[in-house]
Amino acid sequence: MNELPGRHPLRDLRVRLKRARRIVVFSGAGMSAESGIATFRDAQDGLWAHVDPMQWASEAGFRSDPPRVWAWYEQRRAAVRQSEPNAGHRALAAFSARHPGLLGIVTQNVDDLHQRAGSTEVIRLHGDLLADRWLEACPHAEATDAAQAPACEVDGGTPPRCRHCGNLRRPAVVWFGENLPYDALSAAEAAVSDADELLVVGTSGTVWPAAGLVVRARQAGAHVVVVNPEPTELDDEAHLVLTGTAARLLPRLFDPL
Ligand code: BV8
Repeated sequence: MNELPGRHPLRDLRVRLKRARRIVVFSGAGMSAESGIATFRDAQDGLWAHVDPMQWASEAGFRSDPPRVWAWYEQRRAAVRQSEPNAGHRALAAFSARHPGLLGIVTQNVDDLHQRAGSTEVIRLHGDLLADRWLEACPHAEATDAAQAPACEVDGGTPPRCRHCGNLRRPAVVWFGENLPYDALSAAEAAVSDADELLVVGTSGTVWPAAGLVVRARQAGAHVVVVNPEPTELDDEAHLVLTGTAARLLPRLFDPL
């Protein structure tokens, strides 16, 4: 971190944001905390307080106990469906609507709250909690005629499985040990490399290669700001650290005066 916050860090940052040609917000689970979605590592009530992330958010974990891991994801999906975007999500979406093309979002989050708030330029690094896909690539996906074995068809079950071959459905998220989608990561790298301002909101900076995007942005010349109520592993990459929450600070930075 290179800057000692001046007397009016928010006002000074608002001036920078007004002058910026391209702003990127890099968000993590803390972005959704004030919507009631548990974060991964906050010790008190974090999702991981009760489970081993490597155990459950991984292919090996899922294969070891598909019903248990599927139920955990269903519980998380229900929480997201019952939640609403918070003032932080809404401030970013409203700013983008007022200034088309100026602000992009790169998110580690697998919820849909940025999108439900109205943000349209959202790069999802870790997939989509509310979607699922086949665990095995369907061997008959291209089945064209009845003579061939039929393509996989979802039947019931926990998790749902293929009625023909027993293939399982799995959440369409990126598990630990899985590569990030090439297109998403490439787009995210390009976005942060082109940013004048990078706001790092609600992430502990512990998950890679996503966290590496902040290093890349700094090296490419972005002014890096961390927004978080707690210290993070990315604070040393920041020019400025604003201590506070997404729903409180983002409206003060992005809402019109
Ligand atoms: C991979 C989907 C190649 C699943 C998730 C170096 C390079 C490359 C890989 C690694 C590496 N070092 C280690 C690895 C391996 C691993 C990794 O990073 N492990 C960590 C734990 C050390 N990375 C991977 O496996 C990645 N793949 O590298 O592929 C490869 C291939 C084979 C073998 C090896 C490597 C894949 C990572 C993706 C994992 N999937 N999610 C699911 O959700 O079930 S990650 C998960 O963590 C979420 O997506 C989440 O967003 C993400 C990051 O966590 P945070 O968002 O930061 O959340 P956290 O709880 O940690 O922090 C919350 C923060 O919010 C806190 O700072 C808190 O203070 C703050 N906060 C709280 N309230 C508020 C707030 N902030 C603002 N306002 C508030 N109100």
